[in-house]
Amino acid sequence: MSIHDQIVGLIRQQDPEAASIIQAEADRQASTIELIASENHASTAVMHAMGTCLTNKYAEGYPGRRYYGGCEHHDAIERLAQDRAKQMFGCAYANVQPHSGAQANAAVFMALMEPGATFASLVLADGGHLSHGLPINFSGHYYKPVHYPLVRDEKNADFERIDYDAVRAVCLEHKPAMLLCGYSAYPRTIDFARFRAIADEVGALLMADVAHISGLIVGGQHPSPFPHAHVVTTTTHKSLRGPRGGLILTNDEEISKKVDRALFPGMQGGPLMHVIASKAVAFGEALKPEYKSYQTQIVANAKALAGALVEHGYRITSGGTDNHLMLVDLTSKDPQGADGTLTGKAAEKWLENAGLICNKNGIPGDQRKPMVTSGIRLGTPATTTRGFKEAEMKVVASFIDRVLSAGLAGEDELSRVTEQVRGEVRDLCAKFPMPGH
Ligand code: DSN
Repeated sequence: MSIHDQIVGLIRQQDPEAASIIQAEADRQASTIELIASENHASTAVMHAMGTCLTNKYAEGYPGRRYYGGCEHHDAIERLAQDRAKQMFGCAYANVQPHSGAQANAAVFMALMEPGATFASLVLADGGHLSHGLPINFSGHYYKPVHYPLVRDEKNADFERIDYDAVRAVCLEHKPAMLLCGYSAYPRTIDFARFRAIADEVGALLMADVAHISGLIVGGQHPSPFPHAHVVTTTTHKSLRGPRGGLILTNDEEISKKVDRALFPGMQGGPLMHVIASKAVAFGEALKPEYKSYQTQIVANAKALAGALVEHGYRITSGGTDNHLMLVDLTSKDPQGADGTLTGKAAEKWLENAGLICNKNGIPGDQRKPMVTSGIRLGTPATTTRGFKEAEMKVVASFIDRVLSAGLAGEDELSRVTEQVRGEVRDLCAKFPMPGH
């Protein structure tokens, strides 16, 4: 019996109702293929470091300067997480306390910009994140976002890639206090040096939100934002494969002091010390030699999946991927194009019913609403953790195509193919057990 099953068994003795829900979710994860680009399967050690006595303690403040007694071991674990974070990214300062990526971003904004200040970020519908200037998010409500687009000219070799000339033009026009790069749905390499040159030209700070690609950076599969970015934020649970949480990094002592103050006591209270313990464990894993092979395989798998989908007749935005994710333009497969039934919303549901978990996602210039969309976003961090390689990614592409083609053919065909593919997905998952099973 796995450790997870033993723990659920213990919970069951006290609370059968909660235990059943947890077990059902464990079964769902074990028997489906996780293609959401921002999700992963944490190791047994990472997962269970969170289920420890460190959750019992208040440790407001930072190591060596807490507002509570009894923090000796909490200081030690937080310092361990900080040291490993700095080592992973080769930088001087790390704050491991953010509860999430959005809170890491909020703390950086609060630390480095006055309310009402202007910042520049990618057009959100082109792959940005809600904390990069959505009007109803803190970032759009308390600050003034201006946006730069992707290249929109189909004849341009950089079609659907960052338009660095537009980044510069937007910055020259608006003189933002901060220039923000790093995205939620961008499949290509980010040129941090080019962003820094633009930031320097207009006197802006450069912030890189590398939440999606932080694992790739640590594993040497994407260039580092250091030494270019003044400040870097990331989540810890995506390609990095740690527990759910956030992290802020910098080489600048003044910035680090401001960030520490903004995060606590500015925005957060007691840090989640059990999660910080788990971050330390995850960062320890990321510093091991095998982590580089894992990250290399993520990128190889993404390229294999994108290539196989192209062979099945799908257009991948920007023509492919350099990292762990891709956006599939579903209008390319639907004979009715953007007027047809193959929307992101429909595809997400059809694929879920067959055991293939992904999310609907707008494609650049999408005319459909965000809850419908013309695309799906697929990523390979989780399947790679499970041990899938290029051969399995080709099988996954054929599963996807069979389901979506059946959806286009009508309800009877969809239901027949869904049942068939669901069975094949279960069989494939059984060959690649979850970590710790
Ligand atoms: N929600 C995350 C994602 O799926 O990309 C971003 O924080």
